[in-house]
Amino acid sequence: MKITDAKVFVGGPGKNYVTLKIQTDEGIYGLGDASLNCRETLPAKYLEDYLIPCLIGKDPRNSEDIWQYFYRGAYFRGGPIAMAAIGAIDMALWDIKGKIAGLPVYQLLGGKSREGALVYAHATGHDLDALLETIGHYQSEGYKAVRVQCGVPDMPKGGYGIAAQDDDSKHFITQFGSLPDEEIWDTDKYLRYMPTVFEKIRERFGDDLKILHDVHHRLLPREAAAFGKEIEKFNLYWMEDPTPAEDQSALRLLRQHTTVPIAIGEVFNSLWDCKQLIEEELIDFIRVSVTYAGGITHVRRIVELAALHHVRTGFHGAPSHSPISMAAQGHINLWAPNFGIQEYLVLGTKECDALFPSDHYYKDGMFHTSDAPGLGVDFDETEAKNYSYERRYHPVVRLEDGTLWNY
Ligand code: CS2
Ligand code: MG
Repeated sequence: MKITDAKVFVGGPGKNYVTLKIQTDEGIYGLGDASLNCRETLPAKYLEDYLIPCLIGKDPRNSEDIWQYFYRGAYFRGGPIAMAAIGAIDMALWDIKGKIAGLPVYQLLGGKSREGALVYAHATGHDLDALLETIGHYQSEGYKAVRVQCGVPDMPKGGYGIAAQDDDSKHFITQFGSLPDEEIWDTDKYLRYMPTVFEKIRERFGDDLKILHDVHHRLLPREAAAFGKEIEKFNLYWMEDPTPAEDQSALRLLRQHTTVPIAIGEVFNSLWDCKQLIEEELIDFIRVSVTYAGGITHVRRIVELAALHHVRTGFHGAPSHSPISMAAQGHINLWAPNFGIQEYLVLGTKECDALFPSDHYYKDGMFHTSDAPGLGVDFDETEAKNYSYERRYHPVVRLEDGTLWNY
């Protein structure tokens, strides 16, 4: 069996999905996702200029050797661009493998450890009332877990993941401008206000709701430790990215001061990025995604290391990546003995479903992965003609005096 062709498509409804399609001489094809938010053309170019020429003629069944060829075979290794490109190839090869075997990918990993994956929705409000209403909406749709982001009074444009004033859609979809928006952040205001938000949520929704919160790298280690300690009583499911995790040793300070569960890893690209946090047991959930962390082959290694250290999975997910990535994670989620939770935002717009048809579905707080052979998602190339790349940027964040801060 040989790979005969591979093509990359960039574009999609409201988002620049980067979709790889690998074709074989036996008519079977595989799909992968290389969507690197706000840098989408780069993994596409990396694939087209460097990886695809080496893929042609290779046996697609040798996914391990192909992974090693592109990772170990490169002198300059790692980083989000290369790992997203390798990740897309790897997903597509698992898709092909499943189609050859006539089995869904989770069967190739070791079968089902559970029937579906617990997911969390994004509840967001420009103020507390709007947030409480959104949480109520998700609860009525059966969600058992919500990640809550709330506007902070007197900090109108500074919180991560806050719905716009006029947004009553209930779904938080990150709006990225064609040039970077600027946000103003004030740590003191945030630290004073957020505990009152968790208190109100518990009062209104009781003890069973799983509450998650994303700090989005905004705090210093000492501030995060103090914050974690203060909110322990609200029994969060996790506190995400409390500090920028380049300084991984800083997480020791948090651990010494608080038992609030910590989730980190959405910007990590390899096992090497995760190693210290996992081995020192400084986190409770690992947030990598199959897209930026080298596909199923590599993420499986991360998951297995994590399992040795009581770290559960909490993969970064839709809406940042495409339904192909969501599917690949869905298969790992069904198998992984140390599965925790999956990030999930309803991608199910008509346009998105038309571009990526599948029978995955959401029901009662769980994501159910298709039993179709391979990843169980298709890509409609005729639909794809409706879309093209549109430049988008993450916002940048400044403190009130102008100092640049972490988005
Ligand atoms: C966020 C991300 O969902 C999350 O946890 O931290 O969506 C992040 O802001 C984006 O992926 C950035 O592109
Ligand atoms: Mg996050």
